[in-house]
Amino acid sequence: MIDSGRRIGHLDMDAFFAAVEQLDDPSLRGRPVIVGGLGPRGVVSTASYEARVFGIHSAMPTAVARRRCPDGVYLRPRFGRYKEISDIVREILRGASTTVETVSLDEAFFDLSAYGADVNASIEAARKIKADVQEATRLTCSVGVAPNRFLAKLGSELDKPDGFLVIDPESVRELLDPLPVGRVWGVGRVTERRLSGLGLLRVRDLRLTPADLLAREFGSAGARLQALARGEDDTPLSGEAASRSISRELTYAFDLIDPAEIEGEVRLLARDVASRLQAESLLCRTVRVKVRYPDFRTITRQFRFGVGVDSSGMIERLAVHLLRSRVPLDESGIRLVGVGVGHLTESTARQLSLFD
Ligand code: TTP
Ligand code: MG
Repeated sequence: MIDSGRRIGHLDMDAFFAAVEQLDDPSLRGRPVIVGGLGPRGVVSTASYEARVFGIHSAMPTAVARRRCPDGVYLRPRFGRYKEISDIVREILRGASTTVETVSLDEAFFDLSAYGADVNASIEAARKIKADVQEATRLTCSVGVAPNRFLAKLGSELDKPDGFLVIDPESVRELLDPLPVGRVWGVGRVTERRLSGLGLLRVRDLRLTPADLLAREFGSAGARLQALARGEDDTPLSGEAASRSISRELTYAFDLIDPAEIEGEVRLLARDVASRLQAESLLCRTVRVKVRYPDFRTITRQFRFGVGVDSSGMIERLAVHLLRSRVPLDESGIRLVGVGVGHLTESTARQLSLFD
């Protein structure tokens, strides 16, 4: 039983690009399918499980793969199609979890802590996510559920493909100890070599090494490594509070025609939205402007920031920029205008106040 407060899920699609190709072309099912660059210097993005039998894996030169499996089907990636499916998966996650962190097209973390003490309900929710993804996409995925990110990801990896693994706090040590140190989060080839130089090959070795020895070798990263070896990880999901957004819109009794007047309204709405954002100690990553024309056609134009933002000036400027550059206005005017911010995350101010 998971008894700590946190419960994190991790979902990873199985052999994603290759599985999509097999989905769209049934003649490829059961065959070795390799998706990647097909030119002389191309590398493999992914290989179907049938192709992995030949020793083909991601990042291998395609030329090497062709030698190992001359009868394989070699395809260029179709990112647009993968994105479509990725969006379907993300929608399912957002419907089921308060916080979703998308890692890549085929991988995401999701928070199940909202189920609180009801462990079984959270596990059922994760199971339902897996089933819903399968039903909506006709593809399989692997899901891990655990008290933290590191273990959730490990859970989905260990039970691949079509897996579902719950890691309870009580079974962590038993599960981690025998694994090679390379399975620890962030341990790449270089660190792995340094660890093996110290005679540390398994997670158990790392867990039992005196802390000062690790500190000497790895500095502050040593303690972090050892915590992971114990299965401890408190990194938060860099979550978008996905379902949340803040917006305000106004419908006018008379259509608004003067562009300067429309812009003035957008400025007011933007400042209002920004002040509500600040009041809740939230940051936004997207700003959008919505306009409805007299014939009820409605358009939304959105801008995405690279970082979270709560500055009133910034949000106002962006909203005006969207209006000027991306919203066509003519003499018939508009009947509604709105400004919204989305992809909200908690600002540090809020995170700190939680500990007060
Ligand atoms: P992964 O989840 O690493 O791999 P996968 O989904 O193909 O297989 P698995 O069942 O082991 O999860 O990566 C997801 C997709 O990202 C993968 O289908 C192709 C792409 N990708 C690359 O383009 N290059 C890479 O080096 C890797 C690792 C993945
Ligand atoms: Mg995958």
